[in-house]
Amino acid sequence: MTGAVHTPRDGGGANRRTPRVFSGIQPSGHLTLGNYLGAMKRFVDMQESGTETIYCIVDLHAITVWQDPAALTRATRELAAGFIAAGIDPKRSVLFNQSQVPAHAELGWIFSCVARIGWLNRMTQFKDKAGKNREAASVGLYAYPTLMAADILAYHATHVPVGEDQKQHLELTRDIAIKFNQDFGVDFFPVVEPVIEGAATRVMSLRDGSKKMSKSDPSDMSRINLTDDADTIAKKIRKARTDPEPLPDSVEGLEDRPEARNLVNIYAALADTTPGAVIADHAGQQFATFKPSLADLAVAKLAPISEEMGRLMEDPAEIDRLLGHGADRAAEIAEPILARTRDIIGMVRSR
Ligand code: AQP
Repeated sequence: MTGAVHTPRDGGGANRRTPRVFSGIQPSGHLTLGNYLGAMKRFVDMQESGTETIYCIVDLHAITVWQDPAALTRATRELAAGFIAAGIDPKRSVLFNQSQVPAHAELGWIFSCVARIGWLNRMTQFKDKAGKNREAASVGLYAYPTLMAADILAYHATHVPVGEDQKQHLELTRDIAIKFNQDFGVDFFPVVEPVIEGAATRVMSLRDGSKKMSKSDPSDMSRINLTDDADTIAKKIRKARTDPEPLPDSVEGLEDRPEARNLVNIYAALADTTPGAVIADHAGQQFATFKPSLADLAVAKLAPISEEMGRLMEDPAEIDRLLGHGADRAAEIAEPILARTRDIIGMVRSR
């Protein structure tokens, strides 16, 4: 559909373009080092930069694949604890779980009517997650990117820090915003900027350098969980798959060595430096020497987070209270944007 339903062009009060960051993480298992380096650590940097930041525990996304109810509850609280332990301040950032703000689901439906089936058919994450038996995948898994667009656009967010794996979904969010604006002749939804940067935008599995590290990988040895203790972290790094060559003397030498590159990138991201600097310090080293250095660094960076998560998890009621407060703040922003969206579409405000 094209053509203006509402003219003149919408420039209403909800239409803002000052920087606002939004991102989310699914409570679909224990947080991994991939989630931490690719997303959470950067969420903290954005909060510290003074930009308005909204972070969401996307439980509606998590149920696109089966979640045991008790495990979902625990994972939601654990993720909230992970956010706070990693440095997200619930007073400065808005931190909440998605299901508590109904605007996400409603705008998700509206965007399902804006997005085209052909667009969704191109999403590689659906193909990966649905696997061979696509007919048995949930409709929600297929429509996942339209809900993700709603998560972002319900807040008129302008910047979305994510890992490399979410790039295609963000492009779809941009397409949805552009199509909505064109269909209704408005300039209402912002065209978001993905923020994919740093040494660890794609942390790979410790068992297979061609697969991303993932919460739901059946092998626990493939990932480092933020809840792992020091011995487990050291064991997983010691057993991480590598090749027999020593570390090269330049970053170019890591090409065609996915496992070696992954460990160097993880080191760089944990040490807040570049892969080039890591190579400069460790050139020629065997993995028998490099892996223990990496394990020490990982334990030093992750142990305080893990300890703080454990402490916060002792008081689930306090976590729920903080999430409730975050949901109220989130709804205050999203509700007027959703109401304006309904007006633009031509839905009657009956009350
Ligand atoms: N391996 C990774 N490297 C870098 N970034 C990553 N992210 C996830 N894995 C890596 C980033 O973490 C954020 C939250 O991801 P998510 O939980 O919403 O979903 P996901 O990308 O599907 O993560 P998982 O761990 O693979 O979860 P499951 O197994 O449940 O599907 C995103 O910004 C993502 O880019």
